[in-house]
Amino acid sequence: MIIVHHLNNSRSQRILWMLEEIGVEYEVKHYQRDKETQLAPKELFEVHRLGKSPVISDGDITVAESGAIIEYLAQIYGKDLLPRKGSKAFREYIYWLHFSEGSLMPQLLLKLIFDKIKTAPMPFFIKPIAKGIANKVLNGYVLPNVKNNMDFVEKHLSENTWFAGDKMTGSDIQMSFPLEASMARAKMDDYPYTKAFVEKIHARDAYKKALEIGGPYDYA
Ligand SMILES: N[C@@H](CCC(=O)N[C@@H](CS)C(=O)NCC(=O)O)C(=O)O
Repeated sequence: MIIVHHLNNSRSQRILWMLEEIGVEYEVKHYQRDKETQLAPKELFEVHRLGKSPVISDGDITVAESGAIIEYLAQIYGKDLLPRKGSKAFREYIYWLHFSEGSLMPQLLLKLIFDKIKTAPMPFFIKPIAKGIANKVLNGYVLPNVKNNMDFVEKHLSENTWFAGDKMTGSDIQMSFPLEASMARAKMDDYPYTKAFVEKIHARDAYKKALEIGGPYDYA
């Protein structure tokens, strides 16, 4: 039996969604973030050395890292979410599966961190210096990169219904989290195709069922 080690309000939500799409039986073990630090509880370190979520156990197999979990689940249980090996769709599937956590998420995380620096409590005489440095990094590096990545995604979605090929795959599930996070923090008026993509996945029955199972999630 698959066990999903699910941290509330996290990337782990997309694993529940995938399992609902596949229709395979699974159990959820819930973990709660520390209310102050937002970090995962120490019990998660007993499941995997990094103490992050998602992690799944399948018998004596443990798989961490959402892209690796999606790949594992697609290969073993959900071949419908996996394009044919060697096809163009398969190459696209691999690309977007990695792009999500490898390119887009680091930029979004940098933006979150530098935005937080600007509003963090600190002595009044440090504040203008910290704000100046944060704005320099944001304007000189982070924001142009976020825009470049998001423009790229928008163009792809303006020409394609799904990220890889003509039907939904694991890469759509993997891309959902950074796109939902972006949508929750900005109006996304400049990204109508990306917005429509997120609305389309939110309307799926499997997505809605996963939300009921996972509990409150800020990005839906
Ligand atoms: N790249 C990893 C990221 C895992 C990750 O950072 N998960 C967050 C939840 S969204 C987490 O566990 N945060 C709690 C913590 O850092 O203590 C993946 O996609 O699985």
